[in-house]
Amino acid sequence: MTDKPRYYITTAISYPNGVPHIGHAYEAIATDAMARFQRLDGKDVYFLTGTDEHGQKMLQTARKEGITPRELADRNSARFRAMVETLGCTNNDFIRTSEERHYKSSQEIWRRMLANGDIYKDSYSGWYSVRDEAYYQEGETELRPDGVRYGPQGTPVEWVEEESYFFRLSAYQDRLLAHYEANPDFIGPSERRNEIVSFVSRGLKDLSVSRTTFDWGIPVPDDERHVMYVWVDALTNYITGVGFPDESDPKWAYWPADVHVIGKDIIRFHAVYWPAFLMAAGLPLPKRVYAHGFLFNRGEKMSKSVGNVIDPFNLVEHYGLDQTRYFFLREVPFGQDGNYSHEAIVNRINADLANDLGNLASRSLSMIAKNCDGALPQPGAFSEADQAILDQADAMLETCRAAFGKQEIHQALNCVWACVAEANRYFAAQEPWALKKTDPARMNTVLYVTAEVIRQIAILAQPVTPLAASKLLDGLQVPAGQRSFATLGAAGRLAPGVAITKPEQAFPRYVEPEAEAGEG
Ligand code: ME8
Repeated sequence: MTDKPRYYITTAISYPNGVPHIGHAYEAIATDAMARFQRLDGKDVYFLTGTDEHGQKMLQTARKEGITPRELADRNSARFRAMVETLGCTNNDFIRTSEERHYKSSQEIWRRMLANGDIYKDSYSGWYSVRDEAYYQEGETELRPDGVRYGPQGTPVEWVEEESYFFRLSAYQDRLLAHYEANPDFIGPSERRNEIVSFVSRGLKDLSVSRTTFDWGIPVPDDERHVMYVWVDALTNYITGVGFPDESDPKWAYWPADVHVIGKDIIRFHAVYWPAFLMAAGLPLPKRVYAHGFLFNRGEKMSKSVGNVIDPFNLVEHYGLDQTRYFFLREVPFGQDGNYSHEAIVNRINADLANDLGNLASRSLSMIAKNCDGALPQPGAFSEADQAILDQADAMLETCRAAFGKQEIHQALNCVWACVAEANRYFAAQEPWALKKTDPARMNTVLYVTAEVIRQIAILAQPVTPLAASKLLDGLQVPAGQRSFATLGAAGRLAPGVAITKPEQAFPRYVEPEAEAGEG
């Protein structure tokens, strides 16, 4: 712990009933970029991700495969852990809901909700979607011509009738609406906020929070015939991860979370059930829940049966880590649905990364290495053009900080790459290669300014393209301790005289494998 402001950020925890897909990778990459951004901006960040291992969906998949749910969870949770490593995620912990610490935590939140009078026993009959692990009102379901009844997310529902504990969700309608009203940033983006406000305004029914027809879950305290409804335990991971119920654990100081990053399909659980559970347990609410959009493969929903599920490991292997991270965060406005295709990825890699930033850096830094005795030259007085591009670079932090503050990652990238484009125009217009003969002092100034602008671009690119950014900063001889956002702007200007090496190629062009084979 330090005296820096704390920042606690989480992803949803994934169901390990299958292997990770690109939707999981997208959420992990985006959340990691946010965690890195806040860390570089001077916060004491705690970043949690993990797997959600209980429930009927896990049990059914395990049965189909002829293994126990624990074996299934062990096998696939390891894949999720490997995925976040492969994606370069800087999570502080990886929680599994089958861990002992999480049993304690879930049972404690249950006890507190019970003690508050918000849990009672009755019997449930109604519709349940195993795929969504969600209860639906009859009016939210639809019987289709295929004879199957479907829930609002398009997954089949089944009739469930069993003894069950209930959570008094109906009692929280007014308090939730008051909370949304008093905390306009609690739910983002605004479409999701409107959706939730209108859902809650229509009235809330009490929620069934235990199951008796199977036992793959966390036992209800003092009534072991019941296991908790998987979402009660799943949501509780966010407090288990920071030490709950041991409120003397130093990590507990991170609670409440600054933001839960999730997909739009699970907003109801996070923006309605979770705050109600926390209110019932007398615990502070997270500051924000942000729902990103869904990724589609050329407009189609990914599914195992269509055979268009993209393996995140292959993606990184094929296109590169920074390239994959950059593509998804630049191409898809965060919060909206997005599409990806091979062509779109290659275009971003070659245009934005290899051409715009990669070429600018390699051309300008190799000119310094070649023409200035390998040292950053001393600039002369700045012209208007010099000052304009420096001002644009110096102003990036404020825009990026505001954008990341609202999870608008794409806006931050737009700002940084607008500066990349402007730096290219500047470099082309100033023609330092021509100045070499006519006005070497002026060439020195242009090269200095370009290097300084690249420094700031690289520092701000670190959250999204960490490997390439560090190659650029290595080329500029920026020491490891001088790469945080505190050095942006005039405070961290490059010092003339430092040795400059041509950076290792930060962003190679993507060459189609056939073309490459053909060339040889
Ligand atoms: O929902 N595009 O787990 P999950 C973008 N265990 N995001 C996607 C996506 C897609 N195509 N498909 C899924 C669960 N996601 C629960 C969460 S949290 C206490 C419990 C997102 O494995 C999805 O919206 O089905 C969710 O945020 C995350 O991936 C995990 O989905």
